[in-house]
Amino acid sequence: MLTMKDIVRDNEASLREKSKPVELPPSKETKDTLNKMLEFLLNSQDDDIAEKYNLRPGVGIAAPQIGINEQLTVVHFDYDDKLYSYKLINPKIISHSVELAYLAGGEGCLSVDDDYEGYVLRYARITIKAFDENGEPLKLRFRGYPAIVLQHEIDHLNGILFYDHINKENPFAAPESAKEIN
Ligand code: K2U
Ligand code: NI
Repeated sequence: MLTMKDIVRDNEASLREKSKPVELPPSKETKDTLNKMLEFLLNSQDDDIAEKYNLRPGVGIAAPQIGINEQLTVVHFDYDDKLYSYKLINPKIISHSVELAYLAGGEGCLSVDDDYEGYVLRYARITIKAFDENGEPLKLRFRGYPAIVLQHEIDHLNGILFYDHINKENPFAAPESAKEIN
């Protein structure tokens, strides 16, 4: 099982690399990697397992965070009584709203041990094209918190970390029109 020692931290250059597209149909190795990533999220959200193995909770994880610079990410979380659980291969944002959104409490990252306060402005709504673990095409639309999570993860595939988006002069600057998400 993956634990925090397997998580690449932001002092490592590899976390800044652009991830390579994954060849389709997905290999058994790719499917195993996606399953290990999902297992980590499930373990990290289980109070007993997380405490036993000292796991930080995660609602998403991207392959570069476990040292695999390929375009793979998994998200798993409940929001507004809906389960969002996706294993995504080669995800790409193909369209997005003009409207922006941000989490009122800012963001964190499994790969970033320090706290970076401030608003991370992202698109309020996104449409993603990706492939599932069987290589079938997906087209998914997200808004609000789920959209924030997916953008955080897809950023990882481009070597971007959440604090790259925080306004250095005024970390809590946000346009009037941006949607605050609690
Ligand atoms: O990619 C990661 O490091 C996982 C992040 C994803 C994330 C961070 C901020 C905002 C949205 C998504 C971790 O899930 S951060 C820890 C966390 C845990 C539960 C709820 C929100 C954030
Ligand atoms: Ni992260």
